[in-house]
Formats: sequence, C-alpha cells, structure tokens
Amino acid sequence: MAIKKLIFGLSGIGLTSGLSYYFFKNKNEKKFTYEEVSKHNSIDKKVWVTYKKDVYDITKFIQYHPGGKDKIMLAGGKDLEPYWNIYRQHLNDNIINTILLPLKIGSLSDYEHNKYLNTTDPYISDPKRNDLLKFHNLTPCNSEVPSNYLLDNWITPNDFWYIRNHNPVPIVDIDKFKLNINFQKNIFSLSIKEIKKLKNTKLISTIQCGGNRRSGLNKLDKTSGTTWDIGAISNAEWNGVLLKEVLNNLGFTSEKINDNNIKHIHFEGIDGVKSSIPIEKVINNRGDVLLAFEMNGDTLPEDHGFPLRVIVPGHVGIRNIKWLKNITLSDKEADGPWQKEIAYKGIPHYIKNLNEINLDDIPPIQETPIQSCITDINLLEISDKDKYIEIRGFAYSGGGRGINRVDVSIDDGKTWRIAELKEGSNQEYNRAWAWTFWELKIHITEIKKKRLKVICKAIDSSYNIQPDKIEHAWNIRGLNNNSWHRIDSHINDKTFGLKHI
Ligand code: HEM
Ligand SMILES: Nc1nc2c(c(=O)[nH]1)N[C@H]1C(S)=C(S)[C@@H](COP(=O)(O)O)O[C@H]1N2
Ligand SMILES: [Mo]
Repeated sequence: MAIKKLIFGLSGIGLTSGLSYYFFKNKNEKKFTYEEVSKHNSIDKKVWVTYKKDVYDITKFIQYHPGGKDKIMLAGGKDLEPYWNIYRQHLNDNIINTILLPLKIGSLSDYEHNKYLNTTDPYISDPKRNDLLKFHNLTPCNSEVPSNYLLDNWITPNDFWYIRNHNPVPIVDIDKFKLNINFQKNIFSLSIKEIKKLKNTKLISTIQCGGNRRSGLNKLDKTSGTTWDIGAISNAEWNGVLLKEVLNNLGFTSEKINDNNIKHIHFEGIDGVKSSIPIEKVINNRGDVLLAFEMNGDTLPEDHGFPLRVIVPGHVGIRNIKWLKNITLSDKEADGPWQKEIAYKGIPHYIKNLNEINLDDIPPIQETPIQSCITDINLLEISDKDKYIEIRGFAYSGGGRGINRVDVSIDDGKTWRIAELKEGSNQEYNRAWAWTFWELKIHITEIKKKRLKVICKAIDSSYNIQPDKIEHAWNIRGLNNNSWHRIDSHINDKTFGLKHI
C-alpha cells in the first residue's frame, strides 16, 4: 500500500492507495477479534484501532495527527467511534476515506454493531449562534464572519464574532469557579469576584486564528484543518484585569520572576486546550496581557470563554485561551498539540513530508505576521457622471505593530495606489492591538478594463511586508496565510454591477 504517500502527505493521497485497498480487500481480508485489537495499544506493539467493522494500523500516522499524539493514542487498541462522537470534525470523507481507509489491515470477526453506541451528545448544551455566520462545523463550532459583514463594525458585535472551538463549550458553575495560578508546588486560587475587585482595565484587541485564509492555500495544494476564508478574525473591547497586576499582587514581581528562572506562562482552559507565551509579554509594561471577564460591555459570552479568558494582544488566536482555568509559571513551554506539535507551528513551504524536519526545531507561532484582505468591491453612484469603484478591507499585524500603508492594485500588480487608512489608523505606536480598516475609491473614468484583478498588501510599522507568492506562504498545516490577497472582479456593462470571479 502507498502508506508513505498517505502519511507524510496528509495531502495528495490518491488513487494508488485506494486501488490497492480494493485489490487487497477482494483477495484476502484478515480477520481479528476485539480482544486481539486491544493488545495493540502502543507504538512498540503497533497501534491498532477499529472503526465500524474494520481494523486499522495507525502507528505511522500518529505523529502527524493534527489533534496531537496524546489524543489519538487514547483510542489505541480501541474503537474510534466514541472519540469521534466528541470530535466530530473527523466524520468526513477526507479523514475516513483518504486517511483512514488506506491504513486498513483487516476486519473484525466478532463485530457488534451496537457495541459503542453513544447516546449522549456532548454538544447538546452548546449555545445558540447567529445564523448569519458562515459555519464550517458545529461539533465543535468553527464559524467565520462572512466577508461582506467584516467591515460593518470596527468593533465586531459579540454575536458576529468568529467562533473557533476545539471541543464542546464547557458548562461553568460561576459560584464554584476558581482560577488557579500554579508555581512549583504552590497554587493560588481566585474566584471571579476576587478577580473583578482588582483594578479593571479596558483594551481593544483583534484576534485572528492562525488558520485564517487556509482555503486560499488549499487552492495550491491540500493542507489540514478548517477551510477558513478571510473571516476568522474579529475585534472587541475587552474589560478585565492586567495579568501583570494579578501576578504582582501574588508577589510575582519582575525580580522574583527573574530569580526563579520563570521563562514561560501557560494557560489552560476548562476544555483542556492549553498553550503558553514567553513571560516577557506579561511582565512588559506595554504587553497588555489581560484576564478578561467582559467583551464589548457584556459578560463574556459562552462561546468566547465565559467566565474568564486571557487576551494576549498581538498574538495568534490560540494563545488567547478561553474558559481559562489554570495559569502556570514555568521555565519551559507548555506541552501539547497547540504548542509543541504541528497544530500551530509554521512549517516551511517546501516541506511536504514531515519526516524531513524535526518539529522541535520549529518555534510555535506567537505574534502574528502582517496581514491584509479585501472585503468588498462596490460601485458607488454619486450621480450619473460621478461613479466610483470602491475597494475596502482590513489590515492587521501582530506584536502591536500598526499599519503604515496599504497598497492596492486593480491591474494584477502592474500599477499601485495607496489606500486611505480609516478606523484603527490612530493607535498608539507599537500598541496597535486592533485592526485598521482601509478604502480606495477610483473614478470610473480611470478604469480602462472591465476585468479588475484586485490585489491588496499592507506594510506594518516595522516595514514588514506580505509575501507576494502564495507558494511561499503555503505550508502543510495551512497556517499564517498572509500572501497578497487577490480578488478578480468583472464590471457588467448592462447592470454596471460587479461580479466577483
Ligand atoms: C486514525 C484516527 C484519527 C485520524 C485519521 C485523525 C485525523 C485528524 C485530522 C486530519 C485532524 C485535522 C482536522 C481538521 O482540523 O479539520 C484531526 C484533528 C483532531 N483530532 Fe483526530 N484523528 C484520529 C483520531 C483521533 C482521536 C482518537 C481523537 C481523540 C481522542 C482525536 C482528536 C482530535 C482533535 C481534538 C482534533 C482537533 C485539533 C485542532 O483542531 O487543533 N483524533 N484529526
Ligand atoms: N480553551 C480554549 N481556548 C481557545 C480555543 C479553544 O478551543 N479552547 N480556541 C483557540 C483558537 S484556535 C482561537 S483562533 C481563538 C478563537 O476565539 P473566539 O472563538 O473567541 O473567536 O480562541 C483560542 N482559545
Ligand atoms: Mo485558531
């Protein structure tokens, strides 16, 4: 079987494996019992799993699992169904037919159809959501802001925020809830009431998922993960307490942090999602890491982390842990798929086979790179003669870097114009935690061709630029796509409307 191609590609798995599978199926299907399968539950003894009536050897796939090694090992020697009923993003053709099927080694002789029938739905209590969002998945919820809504509000209303959950939304009893701050053997616990008593600070910060614009990369070659368009990004005013002050109150001054060799700070949500950032970001007077309990003046919504979430302004989405339960001060980075494995690491564009690199050599994504997108292209008719093409969008960079400039082309990059920077363009230097909106109006008489090949690219306050070629932004996990954003449009003669191609 074309196992190698299968595993290391996570892409481009094709006909060969499928064909050899059918050939193999017809020839001699091996039979196993549940009992035999259960013995294969470690890398040494090989990792076998069952799915419905079939048996699979998933040993070689384990290190490439986007959900992490620990999670997939839970199913070692067992059936996938109970796990996949929780993580239902697996129930799709790509995973079942393209990844799992070629790993088949036989089938069960004692298959019981009802053995793993799971009657409880872990997503049953997930909150109600806005139908106007674009849903990629509901179990767990992954939904983005449709591009035509993105610029309606510089501060995204709570029910228009993108949602990126890895698990069911945790149900929290606020009276029992405590945040634990762990250092060596000490645990400091704080209730929400105690946290709220500290000095409240408001902060406007944009959050963007590392996978935003993944669908653009998929046009080049397959990647793995939710196929976000440009809307896995939103902006809010958060109210909370600065983490630096919480730590100071507990005696963790800059000196104590230095003396104790604390280098990283870990955040863990009630749902088990965890990640870490360098401690420097927290103790820096201009780092602005916030423990937020309010979003746009309301209690933090369930989907966005009720009752407490950490806001790490300027850093990629995954560092902004929701339903925050544990904070740990450490000399090391956090463990787990979102920090140490491939989930949020930027793999080089020329690596298609993860075997060629050592993941430990690749740092996880922290500050997000310079980004800009075109959200709409409209025809503005001020009078019969006064007609403009109006192009609008957003730009955003990590690390508090503001936007110096946005360049727009309507002729595929032959000529360029400077867009006008709108909301967000006046943020404090190196503290521009929120996105910047931009627009460009071009008088219709200046438009020579019906076909508009629109491109935008932004430059941040450190003069960082976006890669022009999507090939250079592509990576196997589909993260950090910040290549020039392009939309082809066509001016219709009769209706004078614009059709996006
Ligand atoms: C052979 C078995 C498995 C295969 C082929 C597989 C494959 C995958 C793939 C391709 C993804 C990326 C999907 C996406 O984001 O669209 C994924 C994500 C994930 N998997 Fe699995 N998986 C397997 C078993 C498991 C098991 C047993 C668990 C849990 C116990 C699990 C937990 C997860 C989680 C939590 C994610 C989400 C990670 C994230 O969104 O960052 N997987 N898996
Ligand atoms: N506990 C927890 N925190 C989390 C996540 C999660 O699934 N669980 N998702 C992360 C990811 S990948 C992103 S992009 C953002 C999404 O935040 P939002 O759903 O409020 O838009 O939260 C991050 N924090
Ligand atoms: Mo994300």
